[in-house]
Amino acid sequence: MYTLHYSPGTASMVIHLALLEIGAPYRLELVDLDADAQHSPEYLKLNPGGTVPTLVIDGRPRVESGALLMMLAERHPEARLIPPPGTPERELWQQWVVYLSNTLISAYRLWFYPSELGHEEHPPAIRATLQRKIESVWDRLDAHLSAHGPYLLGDMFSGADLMLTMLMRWSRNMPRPVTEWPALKRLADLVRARPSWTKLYELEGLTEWR
Ligand SMILES: N[C@@H](CCC(=O)N[C@@H](CS)C(=O)NCC(=O)O)C(=O)O
Repeated sequence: MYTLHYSPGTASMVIHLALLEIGAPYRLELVDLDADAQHSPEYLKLNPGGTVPTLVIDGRPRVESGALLMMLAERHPEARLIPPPGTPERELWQQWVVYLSNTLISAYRLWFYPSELGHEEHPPAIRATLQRKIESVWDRLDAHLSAHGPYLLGDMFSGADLMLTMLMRWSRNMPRPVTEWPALKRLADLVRARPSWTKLYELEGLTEWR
């Protein structure tokens, strides 16, 4: 049994999508970020970083969206969210999930939380640098997908595409939303057409970037 501590539209989204794709039973626990519930003593016991997601797997709290995606995908191979062990495709899957985590998740963190760099609001030069950093990832991924798409692993949809689409969604109010990159937009359109995406919008009460 899984319990997902989540907040709508945040980094917990990829894990919620993975659970829906898998069809495993799970319970949702809302972490009210506006009420700072992520810093409550009870929640910090589960996740000392004070962030979402936390996934409790058979009583064990686990954190980090990329790692949680790997855990779920490996525990449910029949859902085909990850290629079989020992294949070249598996190597590529691991490469992309770690790449997304290292580049986009960390750059977005700074983009959305200026206080982490000591500012209430980013000075224009820092804002521009972070924007460039995020856009350089879109450039690289778009080039990869134009040559080898439509998914990160070519013709095979996988959990890595769920993670990428969640991250693309976060750019919707940025100066250049990711939908300006054609191969990325094509991937997002494919993922947004999946029943798991529709279901997640319903369950999390999301409306934007449907
Ligand atoms: N590296 C973490 C980042 C998680 C993260 O930054 N989550 C944000 C929401 S997208 C959060 O919990 N923010 C609340 C806070 O930091 O106070 C992961 O990938 O799980």
